Order: sequence, then C-alpha cells, then structure tokens
Amino acid sequence: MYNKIVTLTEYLLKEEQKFEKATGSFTLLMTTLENAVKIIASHVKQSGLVDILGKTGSTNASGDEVKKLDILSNEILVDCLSQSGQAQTLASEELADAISLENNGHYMVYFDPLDGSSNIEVNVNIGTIFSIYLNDKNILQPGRKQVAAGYIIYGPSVMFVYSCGQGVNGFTLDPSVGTFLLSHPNIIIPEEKGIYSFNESYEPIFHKHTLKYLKDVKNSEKKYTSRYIGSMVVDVHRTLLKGGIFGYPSDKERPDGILRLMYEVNPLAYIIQQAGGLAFSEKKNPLDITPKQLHQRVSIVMGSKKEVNHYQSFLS
Ligand code: AHM
Ligand code: MG
Repeated sequence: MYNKIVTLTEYLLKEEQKFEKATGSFTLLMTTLENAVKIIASHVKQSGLVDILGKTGSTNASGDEVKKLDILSNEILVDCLSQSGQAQTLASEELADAISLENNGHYMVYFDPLDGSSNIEVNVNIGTIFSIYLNDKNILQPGRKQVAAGYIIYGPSVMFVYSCGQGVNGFTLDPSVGTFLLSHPNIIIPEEKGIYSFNESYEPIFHKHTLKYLKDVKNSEKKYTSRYIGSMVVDVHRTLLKGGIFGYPSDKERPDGILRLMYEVNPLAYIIQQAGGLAFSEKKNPLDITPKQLHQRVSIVMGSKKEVNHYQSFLS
C-alpha cells in the first residue's frame, strides 16, 4: 500500500484533457522545463562543494570551465527549451536579445534563470522565474497575455509553482524519486497579514508615500513584522503562502525601481493575482503595461489584497 500522490506530469496531462483542441505541445514544453529545473536544482545543491573541492578557478578538476551558477542555469534552460521544439522564442535576463529559433514552436518563453543570485554564495534560497506566451511576431507582449507563468524555488526543498490561468498549484520535489508531487493544490493568498517586505535601506531616497506607509505599519495597532530575503522570487513565495506585501517601488533615483517587467514582475504578479492577491505598478496593474523593451524595469508592490490597498491609500 502506498499513498498515491499526483505528480506534475500527471497533473499536466489531466489539465490537457480539458482542452479539446490541445496538441500536447504545452505539456511537452512544461515537461522540458521541469527537466531543466531539476538539472539546475542538482547544480544548486552542489554549489557549496565547488569551493571545498577547489574548483573556484576558471577551470575545474577536469579542465572544464567552471561557470557561474546563473550563467549555467541560463545555458541549461536555453539548451533544453531549444531542443523541445515547442518554443520558437526564448528570452532571458542573461541574454541581451531574444533568441528566435528555426522551428514551428507554439510558444515564447521568458525567464530569469536564477533570481537572487547574490544570495548563492551565502547559501540562501534562490529561484527560477518563467513566463509563457503564445508565439507572436511581437516579443513585447503585455503580461495580461501570458498563457502560463510560474517559478521554482531552490530551498530546503525544491518547489515548482505555476498557473495557466485557472488558479495556482504548487509541487514539491521528492528527491528520492526525482519527481514533483502536488503538495499545495489551489493556493489562495491570505487576504491580509502583517508582514511587509521592502528594502528599507533605501529610505533616504524613497518617495513620500512609501515613507508614510512604512511609518504607518510600524506605528499600527495591528502587529507588523518585516521580512526581506533579497531574492524577489522567494520574498514573493513567502508572501503567496503566508500573506503580506512585497514592494520594490520607484524612488527618487530609480524612477522604475530595478525589477524587470517581462521575466520577474509579470510572472509573479500573474501568480499573486491568480491566487486572489493584488499587484500594482505606479497606479497600474503591471499586466496592463505594454513593454517598450525586453529588459524594461518597473516598480512593483504586490501581495494580500488588504495590505496592497493599505499601501495604495498613501498615494495621493
Ligand atoms: P537578480 O535577478 O540579478 O538576482 O537581481 C534581482 C534581485 C531580486 O531578486 C531582489 O528582489 C532584488 O534584486 C534585491 O535588490 P536590493 O538588493 O536592491 O534590495
Ligand atoms: Mg532576478
């Protein structure tokens, strides 16, 4: 006897059956992505050993070049997705331009291969973020047109969270069998929670409304606590599961903040909103922004409805 738990592959196949005209292309694309992130996960797990084994130079013991983990993750995703034949366009934080492949792939895939990369060397959680669109000649698509989006967290366990427009589901990697199992079905973000996640060291350059908001949460009757990991994907993941608010707003020196619209903000804003939360960027839902360029930056605040509304109440 064993407890039958739904695997990511089974879940994808079941979802596919709901669409009469499905060709299997999306399932194949997601399965390729699943395989790619399992390879990335195994490298992330080994990363601490690279120092111990003395492989930090430009070549490793076998004479191969040792690649930085974010560059390596990018290569793994590009290789796997190119070979799948299902994606015609690939775009990444690590590549100046989008890659246009010579195939009839139905999809365009945008990704941040390893978000929070400054946390790798201190063994703190990081993740991969992805965003999927139907193939189109125009690569500058508004987030509203995403057909699926999600992320993978490399932490104490590896989690694959995604949505294709019908709620959000989370899968945890069972390392003994190497399979993602449905662990968090139909994730709903709590409507409110006193956790705020901003880098407060930017107070000297924050705009007045952000300063007023931060002052208010500290003096509020409702108990607030602060959490900031510095890997957006992980800060948003905590916000999704526990509730609260994550923000990287614009400030006096950075009119668009620092986070990237197409492969950081839009996929995570899509997930948060699919789970019943809110996201906004300078009074606009980021999903409604038509990008002017691939690597465009955008300010962002997202999370539990009541917490985001609270922040918005300080915007005059
Ligand atoms: P990365 O994609 O190069 O890792 O950089 C983006 C990261 C986000 O994950 C995180 O929210 C932000 O940079 C942290 O920035 P800061 O150190 O200014 O708070
Ligand atoms: Mg990033």
